[in-house]
Amino acid sequence: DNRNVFFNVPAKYLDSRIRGLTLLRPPYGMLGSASFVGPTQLDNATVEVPDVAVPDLGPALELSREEDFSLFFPRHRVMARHLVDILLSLPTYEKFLCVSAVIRDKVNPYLYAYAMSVAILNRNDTIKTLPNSACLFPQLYFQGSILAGCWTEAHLFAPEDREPIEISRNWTATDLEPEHRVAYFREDIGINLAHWIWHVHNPHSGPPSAVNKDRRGELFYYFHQQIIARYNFERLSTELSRVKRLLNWREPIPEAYFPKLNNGLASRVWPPRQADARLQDVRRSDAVIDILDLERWRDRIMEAIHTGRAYTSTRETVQLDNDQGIDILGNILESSDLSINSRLYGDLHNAGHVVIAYAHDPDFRHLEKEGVMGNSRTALRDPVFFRWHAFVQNVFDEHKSMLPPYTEEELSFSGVHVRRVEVQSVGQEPNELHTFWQKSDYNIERGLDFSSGPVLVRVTHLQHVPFFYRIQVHNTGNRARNGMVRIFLAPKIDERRLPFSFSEQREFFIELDKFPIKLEPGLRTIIRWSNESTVTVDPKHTFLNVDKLPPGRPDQRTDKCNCGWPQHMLIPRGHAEGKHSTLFVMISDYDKERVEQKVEPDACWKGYSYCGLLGHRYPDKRPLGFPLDRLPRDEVSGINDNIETFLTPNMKIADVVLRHNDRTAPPEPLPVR
Ligand code: CUO
Repeated sequence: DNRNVFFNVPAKYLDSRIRGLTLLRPPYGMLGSASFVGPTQLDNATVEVPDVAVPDLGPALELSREEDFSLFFPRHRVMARHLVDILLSLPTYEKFLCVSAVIRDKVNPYLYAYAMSVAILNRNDTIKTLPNSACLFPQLYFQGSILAGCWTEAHLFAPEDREPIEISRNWTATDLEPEHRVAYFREDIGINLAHWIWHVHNPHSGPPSAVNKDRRGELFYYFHQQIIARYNFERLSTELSRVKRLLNWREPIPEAYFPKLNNGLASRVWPPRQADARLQDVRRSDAVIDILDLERWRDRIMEAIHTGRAYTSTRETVQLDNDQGIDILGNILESSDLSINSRLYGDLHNAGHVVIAYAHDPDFRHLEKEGVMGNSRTALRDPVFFRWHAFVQNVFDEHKSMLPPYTEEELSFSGVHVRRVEVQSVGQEPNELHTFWQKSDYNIERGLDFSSGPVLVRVTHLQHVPFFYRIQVHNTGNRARNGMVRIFLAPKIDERRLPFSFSEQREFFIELDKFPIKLEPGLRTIIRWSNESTVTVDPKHTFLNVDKLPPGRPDQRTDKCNCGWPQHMLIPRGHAEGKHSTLFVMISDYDKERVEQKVEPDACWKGYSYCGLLGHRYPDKRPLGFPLDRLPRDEVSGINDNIETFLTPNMKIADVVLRHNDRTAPPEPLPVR
């Protein structure tokens, strides 16, 4: 059972007997290639380890237990690859469990958790569910002072007498800082978990079997494009302008960020970034990057985009100006192990994270660790994440603008007409979506090294009233058709309070759902509930403590899918007076789009839209973001540049109002299983 192989223990406690919990060390010093036999302890369970040849951990031992681990750093990628290779090569589940148990206390816990996560997702004998990272490593998600309170609760009170420790919504800044208006989005635990899990599902570096996922470069583009679109929707909901691209890397960065997170392992805080910090060349043991490197890579990538071709490391030419170009470009720009030429095009996006993360101490003279931008568990907290990724998005947009617009024929689905679309929130007027605040609890017991019994942290997050779509569709032919329903939402009004042109509004659409449907001849009304979305994960993966997950092998589990956008953040905040938005629904011809492959009934359709379908090809042949990913055809982008002109009969729009109520609802009881 993969629940028991994660544990986060400072090295100094490893041989201690504290509060009745014994953690046994393997009897050997360095493991080397010695074999290990005997009992070892995983949390409260003792695993009897048979005669297992313990692999040489090599580079994975270079990172001390007190340091951070992040795939943004090239040195850490080598360590992770080595450890993941070991974990994937073990021939049976039992050996995997035993070796995991034996090496757990040897390697850095963040590195261990990452390698185990990738192994669990890529082995075929494990449950494909990862434990909740916020419960395992609460120091990466909750402010340090809260953790001190949790220690007190755990040590002074019996489990039944403990109170939840509550975190206010305003714990990192005040409203003097305009950027703080969207802190509820940046610091949302579910969003930070979703980003981390996405990167574990789609690692940019590691063994080929883990990295070489269908359309992974394109998924990198699309997931982050959607994060920016969603962030901009929240900004427009809170009277902020759309995020500015971080274009000039030699000018000061006005946005400050003070994370107030502790690093639980090293007893240090995550460094802040003051307002107007300047990026500098980085000279540290784990990264050597010049700003000039970034500029050179950017210009080479832009040249490849504008000439429509890129060069491989063996000097062959690869065309970019086609549907596959975005996938190649995503791997180049991120960059991943799949980059066709990392010497020429570099490591632009990852290195940008590192340079920003080290702006406060680029040469390690102050012995300071990286800022939150240096870790994919914490990066979204910082406003500069979105400025950096708005730049990255802009590069991708440049590529998309080189592709011919979709023709009317490519957009149409002959014989299928969408007559009417609307949304209905429970107990509300039609075509209104309602948001409010809600409290929810995390049980961080497993992240507090020696606690027993639940210790709850209570957070306040955005929530929406459940709703459904009602889509009336007419199949005018005399045979059944297979359609793909694609649902998006965008703000109607820009920062100046003027209506968006379609050419501009197109970039603001957030995907809400995407699902296949059978259309018999005649009229049909499709009802689809908000919590069925293939963009989101089930809330229990966001809030539920891992200990509540039932044990079992894969065949006993149907709720394993935990990659996807958090359900509670599906709908942007909106405004007290109502934020006017455009709901866009298209039904396309699924017979032309379906990917022929064998998919098991329990495959992870929940959340596949942003994450990909784990263990399978992406099930929709269309470019991600279709049909809104390319510039509109000429007759749309001219004088009548509005969405009405874009529509073909298989599309329909509705005006939807997003209303925000400032009330806060109490926590919902955790599901009892
Ligand atoms: Cu997800 Cu920059 O890629 O953080």
